[in-house]
Amino acid sequence: MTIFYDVFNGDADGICALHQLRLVEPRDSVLITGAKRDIALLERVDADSGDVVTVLDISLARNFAALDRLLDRGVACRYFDHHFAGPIPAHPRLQAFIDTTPDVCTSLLVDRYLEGRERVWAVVAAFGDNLEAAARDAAAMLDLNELQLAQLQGLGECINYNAYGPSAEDLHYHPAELYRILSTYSNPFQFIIGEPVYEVLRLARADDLFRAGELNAALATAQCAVYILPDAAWSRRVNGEFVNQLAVAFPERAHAVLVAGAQSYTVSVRSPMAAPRGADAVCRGFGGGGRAGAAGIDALSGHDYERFVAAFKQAYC
Ligand SMILES: [Mn+2]
Repeated sequence: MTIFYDVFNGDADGICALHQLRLVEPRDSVLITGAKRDIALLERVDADSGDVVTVLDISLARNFAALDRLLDRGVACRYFDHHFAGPIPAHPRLQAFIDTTPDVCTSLLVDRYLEGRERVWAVVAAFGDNLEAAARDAAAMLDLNELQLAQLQGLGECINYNAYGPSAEDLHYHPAELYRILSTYSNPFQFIIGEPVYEVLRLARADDLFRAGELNAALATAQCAVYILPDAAWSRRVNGEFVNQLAVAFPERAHAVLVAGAQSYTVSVRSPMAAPRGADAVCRGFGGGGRAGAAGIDALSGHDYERFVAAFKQAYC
């Protein structure tokens, strides 16, 4: 019997991409996901010949070896993603939908694949991935008013907020659980109005953002700014959302938000929204990765802090 595996990033883009797909193609599937930074997910799939794996919103570069193994074993794989991919295996059992241009997200690639049939969830995801213009473009056909668009934006941001933390255990809801709850709603406005889980996420997010808003920048010029958040659970949850808010508030400026840990910093970099380029290159120099507009480093040692700030300033200031 064929077993279906759905492997997806635990953020809004990953969850909404799967939701769109499963609204159109319902399947009983094994769910494999984690916190936003848990992207080496494919190695957790124990599939056999004849099984089908769908992969959503995790970099192929970081999952290449596991993908190669699955394909060799006779597993059919469908891969949707917008992160840096590296070489894509040419294999008859692989269908790859990969597009790394800065104004697409995985849910918009799935929307393309589904010819817009569950577009409203792609709009939620694009807002969650901080692609406001792309979200509004995608929503143009849907005849939504400004209040509804603002509600979808809040929903995307809240689902996304839930995925930020060092591991799935630190999140308010495990992304697989959040997906299961969300998957019972075909209409996002019913989730927004009636789902208690949404109220919990909304209040927690507002509290964390308030704390971040009280901090001063470690460095701030017209072109770039660096913030350092303390070693605390709320910092680890809020940093991604905080950096996105800064990016929107100061579209001409590049941002780096660091979260202090026991041994090292985790780093989120956003290039200026007005000129989204270079974030992935800056982060790759320190063992990280991502996209031109948004990238990160899992562990930046304290010794490398000055070197990182110099590289960041050189790229943007
Ligand atoms: Mn994404």
